[in-house]
Amino acid sequence: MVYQVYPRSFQDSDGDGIGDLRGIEQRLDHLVALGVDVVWLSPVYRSPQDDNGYDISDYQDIDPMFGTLEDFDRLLAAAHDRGLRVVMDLVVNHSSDEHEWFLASRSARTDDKRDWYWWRPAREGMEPGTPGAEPNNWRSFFGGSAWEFDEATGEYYLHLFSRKQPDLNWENPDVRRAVHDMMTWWLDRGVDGFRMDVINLISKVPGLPDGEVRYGAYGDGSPFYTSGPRVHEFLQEMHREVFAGRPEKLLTVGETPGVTIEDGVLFTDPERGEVDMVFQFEHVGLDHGESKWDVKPLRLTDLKATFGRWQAGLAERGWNSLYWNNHDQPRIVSRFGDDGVHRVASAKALALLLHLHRGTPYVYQGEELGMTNAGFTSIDQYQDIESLGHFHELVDAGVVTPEQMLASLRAMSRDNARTPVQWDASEHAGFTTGTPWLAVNPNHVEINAEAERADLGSVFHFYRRLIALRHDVPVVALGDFHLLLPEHEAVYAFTRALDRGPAGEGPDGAASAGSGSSRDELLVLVNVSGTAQEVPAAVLAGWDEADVLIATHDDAGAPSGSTLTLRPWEGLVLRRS
Ligand code: TEU
Repeated sequence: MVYQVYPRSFQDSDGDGIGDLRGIEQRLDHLVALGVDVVWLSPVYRSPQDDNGYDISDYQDIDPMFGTLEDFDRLLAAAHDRGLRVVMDLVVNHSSDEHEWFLASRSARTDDKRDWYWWRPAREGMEPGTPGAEPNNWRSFFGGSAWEFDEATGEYYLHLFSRKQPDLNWENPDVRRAVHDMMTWWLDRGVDGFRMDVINLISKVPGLPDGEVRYGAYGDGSPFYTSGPRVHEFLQEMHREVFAGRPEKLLTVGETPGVTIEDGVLFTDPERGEVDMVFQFEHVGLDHGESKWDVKPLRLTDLKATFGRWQAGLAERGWNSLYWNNHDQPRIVSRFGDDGVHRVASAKALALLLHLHRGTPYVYQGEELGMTNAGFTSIDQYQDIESLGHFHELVDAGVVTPEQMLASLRAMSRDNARTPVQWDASEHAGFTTGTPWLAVNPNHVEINAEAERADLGSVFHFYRRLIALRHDVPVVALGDFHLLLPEHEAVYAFTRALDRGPAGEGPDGAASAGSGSSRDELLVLVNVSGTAQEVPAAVLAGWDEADVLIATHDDAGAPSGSTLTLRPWEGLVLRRS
């Protein structure tokens, strides 16, 4: 499993209120105790921090806020000593506007690097720099136009994210070569792979046509840059140039908003040589309306349909990643669970549900503690560029009231995931001795790592046990997946099964019990609601002799006489062979 560290909010070692590399090093034993295999570090490169490091001005240096290259090497060695691998974030759809490549590119229309970015003149017949004169109508992910006018050279550059994140032009082979060289430099330094930021946005449809306008003043360009015409070619080339032939075991995962299952198969089929797995976004869009700010309740049947389709779609070719959280998503216990009376049970139930699927699970820092959303009530408390950008775009234009937007942010803002990790009950939760860059959640007095490590019934220990199961029980990692009860609104149910060969010949060399071949089967049942639920009898047929492999509640039992009632947010896994 992979554990994501968002360095700015993980652990501060020098009292400036911002997490850093030495801080991460101090906390590695927490990750070891949890059973982590791989650590994914969100960006620590040199950056003006317009988008918290996803705007990189030097791909081959560490931002002084996080430390030095020497600190990085120390952290890498300390991680490797403990058997942890380290995967870097690779942000190459765009650079910072302060990167030397962009400084050169913007210096003159005739500069060698002009074509490294997407420069375009004003719309035909329009005065450059005037409202509506942008080359097309695309909205940026952070609100407003995706184009910025540059006075000096009289043209616009494309930025799908902030204006300080100009998109690199992957059509240019020199750009691709520079990226490959930089990646090789990091691999030679010892890193174990990459999480590739918005990697399915690197190929744009030539001509950059206008998108459909569904709300506000701008259009949706995503059909013209999502998994664009050359994306597979670019990833195969990267694979050949950077990864092929390297002896070490590496991990690559593409972040791919808007990816379809068909494309997911193409990206992750090992025969094609692209990436090991991708992050799909369907399940984290199920509570969105027209936009992510238009929040609606989750229907469990939609979640089943989404996960069920991805499990089936990537069963034969390709591989799934499994996640609830990352630094862009609200906390899962607040979002699909219950962060009130059922916080502990619902955090465990959702963890069990996700981790029993087939694929590689990702845990985002603090998720293993059942950390909750930030609970901010005023716009001044937010720092995130996306939250602030949309607040201004939508409130200033009168599309929503400030109160409505604050309610949306409370549910959906990326800052919900970014409050500092709650290590202990002390002031600032043990995160820093200074003033934290983003407020610590006051609930750290109760919800914190120190308390949870000492309590065997905690969310932390439940995650630890789930992770251990994946390591120790082959059917959890490798079994096939079969969804049950697709229409049930509260009980999430599925089976996993794996045929075991004779003893000693199990998958991955894992020893299997007994002699002769047998079938190992799991039945996963989770009550995704705050009221007791009776499991339909048909599902339980043949399972009354089964063992309980893991359960959210200590006293859970196997079904007796084909009946089983799940308490609020109760989940369990039955095993038979
Ligand atoms: O995110 C890309 C992405 O598609 C979204 O999740 C995005 O953050 C937005 O919130 C959608 O509403 C990646 C990074 O994970 C994110 O932190 C960066 O801001 C973004 O790319 C730009 O690099």
